[in-house]
Amino acid sequence: MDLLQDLAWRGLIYQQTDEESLKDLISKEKISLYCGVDPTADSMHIGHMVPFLTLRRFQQHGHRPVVLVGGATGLIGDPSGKSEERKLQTLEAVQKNVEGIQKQLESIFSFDGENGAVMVNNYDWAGSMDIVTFLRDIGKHIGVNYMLAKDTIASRLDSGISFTEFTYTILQAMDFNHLYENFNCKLQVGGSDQWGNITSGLELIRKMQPEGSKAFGVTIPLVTKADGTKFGKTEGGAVWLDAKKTTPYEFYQFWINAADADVVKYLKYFTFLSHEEIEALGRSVEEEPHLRKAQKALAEEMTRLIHGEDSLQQAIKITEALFSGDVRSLSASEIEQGFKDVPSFNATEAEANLVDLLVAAKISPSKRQAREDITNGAVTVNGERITDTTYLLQDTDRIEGQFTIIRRGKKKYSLIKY
Ligand code: 383
Repeated sequence: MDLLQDLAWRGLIYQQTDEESLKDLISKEKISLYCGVDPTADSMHIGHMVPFLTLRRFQQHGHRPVVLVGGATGLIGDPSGKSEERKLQTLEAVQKNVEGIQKQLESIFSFDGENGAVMVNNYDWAGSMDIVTFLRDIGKHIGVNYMLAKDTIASRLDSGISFTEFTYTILQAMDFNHLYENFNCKLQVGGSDQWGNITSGLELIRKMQPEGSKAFGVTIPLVTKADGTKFGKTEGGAVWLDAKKTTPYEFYQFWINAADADVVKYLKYFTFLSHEEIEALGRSVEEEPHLRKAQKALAEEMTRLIHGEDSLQQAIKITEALFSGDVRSLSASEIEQGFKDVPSFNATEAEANLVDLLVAAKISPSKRQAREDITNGAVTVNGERITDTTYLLQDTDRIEGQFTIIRRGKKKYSLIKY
């Protein structure tokens, strides 16, 4: 199976500008291709991953990925998919975000070897272009009627769009033309929201490059969920690639909670597992769904890819400890990750008595109830059941001197901090 067949099997192709010619081109030569991201935050989230992973699939077949961070376009704001004008970001914020995103892209791609990836920033060519050059050399090639017909612009004509955002698509077109000229970059990949911007680039290349020049666009479908809710969102918001924003444990949990109806699709989109491996996992979803083998494989592949083997092992350890209740085996940093969303209470020496602590931390509603909970065997301290209502917390109950984990009933955890 060749690259394009693999992409089709994975469901990664939504639209193509010229399917036959692209097939022909990449069967004959190794090409450079690109995908861009705007620095709207200091981290990417999982919604950004599919196009960049697709670039990596091309790289595995000998093609060269060019990854673009939009230091210039990030200052303007892409109107694609937005029903309202964006707020401009400051230069400083964009610069900080560029650095964060570049670091993440560096960990996804290999930059060595014959077809090592190349990282570019469009601020390097667009940032210093003067307005007269822009209007004469670029703007003259793009018709306003052509721009008005684009979905992303047409859909904003009623609610309003600034000249700034209206012009965005030309900046992205300029990038494609620049990369075509300087890196012989012949293909742009993006999510389905980028179709208008990608085709603007093809238009500009057609106008500015010598006759017979040809470039291509491929878009990738939006990742959807079978239940119709939005992919990549949790109660805490987006699922970020930055471990400080979404811990590796939370990241692992996100994937392990994938629905049976979605998991095979995600394995195809996001992992580099083979067709045979994915098909076997698909059979497991059908025949033994309770084992959640596919979800485990997905969570492992993704966490290893983004956070590395050690963080993956930690995430698995935290998951198992929370499941079995054996939390004593966790380190303080693992507790911080695993109990990030659990109610916490800052305790002092005054709450050395377990009954007092249960009430002060609002784990039990009253002293009477607290005593009852303890005698009923409903309370554990660091995974150990305490049935003595006079129990006094010791130094040894503080894991690494910082945390005590109290559980009331089967699932209700509280984190006591010192
Ligand atoms: C800027 C300059 C270029 C080429 C691309 C760009 C960025 C592009 C954009 N992309 C999105 C982003 O930055 O806004 N105008 O958040 C997202 N992408 C990718 C993919 C996606 C798109 O980074 O569909 C999801 O991740 O294309 O929304 O020369």
